[in-house]
Amino acid sequence: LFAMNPQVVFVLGGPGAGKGTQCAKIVENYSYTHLSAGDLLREERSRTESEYGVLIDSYIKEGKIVPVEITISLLKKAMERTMKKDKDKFRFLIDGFPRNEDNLQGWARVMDGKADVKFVLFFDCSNEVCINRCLERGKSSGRTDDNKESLEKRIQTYLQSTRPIIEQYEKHGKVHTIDASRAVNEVFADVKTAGGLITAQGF
Ligand code: UP5
Ligand code: MG
Repeated sequence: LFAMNPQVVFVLGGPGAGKGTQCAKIVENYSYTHLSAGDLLREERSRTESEYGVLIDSYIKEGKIVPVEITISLLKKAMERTMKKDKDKFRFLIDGFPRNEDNLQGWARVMDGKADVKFVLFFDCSNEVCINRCLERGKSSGRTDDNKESLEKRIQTYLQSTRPIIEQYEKHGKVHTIDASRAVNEVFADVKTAGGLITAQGF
């Protein structure tokens, strides 16, 4: 369908680790398109015709991971839309995905051979810092999961389901870990010097 497979960097880290913030900075500086799986799910939830609205809403509030068929179809459509508009836009930061084994298997089933996963950027941050950032943001974000109850569940899900996925990629030498507990610009300085690797991957 397209001349070139989409080139993908998965961006992972706990809730509030700064995935979205750092992706925005990468996009300002390099030719990448940012796709946040969480943002796509929230968008889908708010579409009145969506048959998944109620399901997505309850999964997000409970900090549970939405069935992969829904998430993949949103990601795939977003990639296709971007590449159709501009054939030079084939590099993607996929933020907040894959979060569990179901996500990983779903990706393999649907995207193997259709997209190339280059590496994983892992924003590493203590649970305490993550929770505080989200609670702070919760004062104005309007996100239904930026409250204490949801955050406890989000952290549990992250530790139980997402960390093992990051570890799997680590075993294959595919993870670039960044200390995300520091100030935004300090973190971004590291993202940039993730350098050799990033340049080699065409950032
Ligand atoms: N902030 C950022 N960096 C900072 C820094 N260095 N110093 C100080 N403050 C910093 O940042 C969070 C807040 O911290 C902001 O206020 C920011 O200004 C500040 P942000 O960049 O938004 O962090 P991010 O890691 O993107 O946090 P987010 O809350 O988006 O992470 P989650 O992974 O929890 O949320 P996501 O949107 O990815 O997923 C939400 C839910 O959707 C999931 O819980 C799940 O239910 C569902 N979901 C799926 O089911 N499947 C998916 O594939 C994806 C999501
Ligand atoms: Mg985010």
